[in-house]
Amino acid sequence: MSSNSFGKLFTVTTFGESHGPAIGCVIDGCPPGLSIAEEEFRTDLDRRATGKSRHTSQRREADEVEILSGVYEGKTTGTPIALLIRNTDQRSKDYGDIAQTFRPGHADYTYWQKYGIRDPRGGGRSSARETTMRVAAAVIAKKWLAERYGVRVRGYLAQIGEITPGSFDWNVVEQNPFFWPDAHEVSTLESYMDALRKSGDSVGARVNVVADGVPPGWGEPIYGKLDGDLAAALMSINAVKGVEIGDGFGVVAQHGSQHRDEMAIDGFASNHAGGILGGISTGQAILASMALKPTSSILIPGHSVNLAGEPVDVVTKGRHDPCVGIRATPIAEAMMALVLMDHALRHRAQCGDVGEMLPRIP
Ligand code: EPS
Repeated sequence: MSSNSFGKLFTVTTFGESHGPAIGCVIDGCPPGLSIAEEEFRTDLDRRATGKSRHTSQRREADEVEILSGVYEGKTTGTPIALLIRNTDQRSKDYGDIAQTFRPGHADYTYWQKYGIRDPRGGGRSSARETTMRVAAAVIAKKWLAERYGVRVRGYLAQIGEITPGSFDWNVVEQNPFFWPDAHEVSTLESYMDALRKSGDSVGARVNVVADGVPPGWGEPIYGKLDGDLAAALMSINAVKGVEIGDGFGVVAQHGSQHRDEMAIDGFASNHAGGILGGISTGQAILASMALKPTSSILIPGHSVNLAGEPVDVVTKGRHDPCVGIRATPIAEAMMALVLMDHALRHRAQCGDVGEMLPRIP
């Protein structure tokens, strides 16, 4: 299976299956001299992990990172960094029944049609378990971006089903299991999720992600546009069906006089563009949003076919998320950080000598 690598100069290759012995990644192109220790992966891996609240899958993985290479005496050496996480809480018998059938809405059918073989245990390679390694790799990217450029990448859950936040406070986002920016609505979400779980169904979600501190100039027209690479990166996350940059599909109903972000030397008047013009960062916040479909693994029986092409009813077992969007915020941050790190290095390689032509417009 090809296409397991991502990025041109900061290249991340992930490997492993949900119920295999381990998952891992190799990061090639990390600049030397960055301090990094195994403990530093803890926070983001815990933010993404299953089993942290009753509203997500109850599979409990320790997600302990082992640094196998590329770090000497606590610093990156510039050689490939290999990270490994051993799987410890697989329950493969839950997948015995679906080995011969295709779960509707899942990658089972397409993997089978494409490869003629698949690992059905926990969804194998198509499982959201793989996103663990993206988050791990991005711990390094986030740290380098913060130290070198003062870039901060943050996300939040912007919608579950029909519910949107009534108010917004970044300080609240990390204080509830949903990454929800309105503290007053957390109990409403708890009840909503409890009822949903009891019904055996699932629901979709929207996650927004923002990068502050990105300097002007990152992104490569024509085929390496920053927004193009961001869209591809976010779209590569399991269950993502839509990506918007800036006002996204909202631009359809706008007029040019409203959409263009007017400029003065002391600042942009707005940020409808989401911090990217012509595929290159403006120096404003980079704004992206992604839509996640409702989890396909639900307790409600559904029609499908088996490997013999016969009609069957499928009931999905396993420990699944009634809303995958709840755990997607750190994953969206990770993909944005990986894209930004790659583009920081790419910009430095080609245009590092150009310097800044004008004082930055804030
Ligand atoms: C997943 C199914 C569940 C989730 C898993 C993603 O796995 P299992 O059925 O083996 O318990 O728990 O997510 C993770 C383990 C993780 O770390 O994200 C799926 O179908 O994608």
